[in-house]
Amino acid sequence: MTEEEAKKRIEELRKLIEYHNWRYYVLDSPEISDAEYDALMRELLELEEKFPQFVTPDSPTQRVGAPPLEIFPTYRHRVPMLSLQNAFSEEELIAFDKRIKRFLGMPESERVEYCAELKMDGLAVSLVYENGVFTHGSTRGDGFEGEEVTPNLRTIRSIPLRINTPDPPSFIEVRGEVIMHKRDFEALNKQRAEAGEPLFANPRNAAAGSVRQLDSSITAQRKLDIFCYGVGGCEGYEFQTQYQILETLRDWGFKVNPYFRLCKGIEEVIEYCKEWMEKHHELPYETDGAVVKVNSLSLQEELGTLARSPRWAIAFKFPAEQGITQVEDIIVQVGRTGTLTPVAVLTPVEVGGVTISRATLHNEDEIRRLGVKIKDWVVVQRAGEVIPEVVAVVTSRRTGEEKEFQMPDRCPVCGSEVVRLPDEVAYRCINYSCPAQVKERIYHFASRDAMNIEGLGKEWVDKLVDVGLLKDSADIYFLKLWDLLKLERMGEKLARKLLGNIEKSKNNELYRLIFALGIRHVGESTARLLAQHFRSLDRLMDASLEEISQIPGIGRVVGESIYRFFREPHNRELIRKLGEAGVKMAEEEAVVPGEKPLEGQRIVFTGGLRSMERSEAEEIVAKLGGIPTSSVSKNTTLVVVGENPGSKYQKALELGIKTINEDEFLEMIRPYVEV
Ligand code: 1X8
Repeated sequence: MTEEEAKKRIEELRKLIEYHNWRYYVLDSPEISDAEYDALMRELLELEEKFPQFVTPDSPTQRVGAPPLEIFPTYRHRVPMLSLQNAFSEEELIAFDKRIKRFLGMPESERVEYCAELKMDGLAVSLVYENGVFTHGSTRGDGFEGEEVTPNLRTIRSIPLRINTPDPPSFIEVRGEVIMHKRDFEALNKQRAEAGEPLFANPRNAAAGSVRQLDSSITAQRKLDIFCYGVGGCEGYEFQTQYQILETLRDWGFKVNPYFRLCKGIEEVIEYCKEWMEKHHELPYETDGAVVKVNSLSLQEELGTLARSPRWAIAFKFPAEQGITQVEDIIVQVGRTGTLTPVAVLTPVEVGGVTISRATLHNEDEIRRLGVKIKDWVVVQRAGEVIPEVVAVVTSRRTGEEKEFQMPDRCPVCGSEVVRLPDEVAYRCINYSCPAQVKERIYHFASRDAMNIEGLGKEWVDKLVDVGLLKDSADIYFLKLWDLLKLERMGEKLARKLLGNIEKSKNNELYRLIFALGIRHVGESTARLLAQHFRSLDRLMDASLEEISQIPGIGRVVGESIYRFFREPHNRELIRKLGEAGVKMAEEEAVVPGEKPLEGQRIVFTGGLRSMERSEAEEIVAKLGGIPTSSVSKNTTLVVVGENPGSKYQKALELGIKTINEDEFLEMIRPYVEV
């Protein structure tokens, strides 16, 4: 391919990829399969690798993150990012409308046209496009100067790298809110909990924390989204109304929240606000109100701005998802690993349509930080679908009757000693046989993402542990029909069904079993890595700390936790029992020809092959269900090393990825293809 041809194809591919990005991330309506998308991306990556002179920052390949920064540069906004006045009631909206009319000298009887939009609860950002190309992205900061976070924002797929129009403005600041969807927020926190990392309090903090990362490759791993809603500075394009701004941004490829509405007069605005006050909980992301803007930009200009906020806009705040109630007691729950968690027992209170009677206090440090006592009145909050928490004490309501809470020095369930490990905030019950821990371990073992034993929920586990039929998870596989029939409210039909489900779980995929063991720091994704690498529990159990820790995506802390788990005699005994019960402990190695022996493998070729072209080899990999990949990352599972290998070989060694030579590759594929 000549340089000229390469340049042309690179351009074509970028347009195609950005188009499909837009279909997928902005419209949520993809036209092609992931595999087809990957193929386009792969082709572009390869061309850019061969012709590095054509790599530009607006290439879709550059969304992966850039080298870390020392500090954020500051960025001065061309037009300041102002804050909004707030309204908390219908009356305040009416007063806002009156002020506008008075200022404009309009009769009260006339109607102002407003654009009503949802107010996103995220991080405000400004995106600068010069001649249609995304060049600078920054946070709001103090409104005049923000932090430049361009590499981080580039990783957000719903931010266009180029404006999709033949004649873009020469300069424009697009304003929007970076958000994290509730679902992604919960998944992130779950992962952080498993890794022992501090949790984010809400999706807004998670979004802000993810954007304000000096290392943009961390941002790239977070699932972020954006809604654009305004324009700051602009040259080379004229807008007349806010409504037109939203429609134009949408046409240009920006993601705009679809629920904006043109309202004739404040009555229609009030209707919009009431409507969304009722149903905003149903959205998959958090909103904290509605923003009401005078639609006409010339009227906006006439109205001008107050000290820090425009006179032509107001935020109607939805009632907060908070409530005030009294702490009746503080109890302590014992988790799977013995962690003691203090929980406030509350006088039931309705918050955002849900009755709350308990709220987590996280740990002793948190109780001290809040200063909460038994009988205190407190503010409780529900953030998304997460567990309710106590966020503040209403000290003005204290009577002197309140009692300090003491963290117990004995486990409230089994009475064993409690310890606080030097590097942890939590206290732990150190009795491995503590019934609370036993129950939690078994709940986890049987749960949907682990062994997925349908019908074996908390209630039955509690009963089975209480009557002494279950002492550990392996005992599940030794349950007999007559054992189950001894339980109250367990009929024969239910018991047979449950035993069937237990039996079925013996053939689960290996990663489920690894996850089900409840090793600290090992979530589902780490369990998958371990299953893929070791392919049998025996091999994992006897692996050295070095071998475990060098698996890409695992690292030292998690590696040590895994290694230590398998040195514990009771854990080894549990695994022996599971094996004895007939639980499958290895992935079957044999593959049937014609199926997909390389499924799940991401394979990279480096250096020249003697027996075939690289493209042929990649085709074979794809045909056998593998994914040929052009660059080595921690997700690569295998690197085939040919003659005169390049830097990819070095990278593979650094990342500890398995490498094979050409002969080994041929041997691997020979059972399935003629070579
Ligand atoms: C902040 C926000 C605005 C909008 C949505 N979400 C926000 N967080 C909107 O205009 N639709 S406007 C705004 C501001 O001006 N400070």
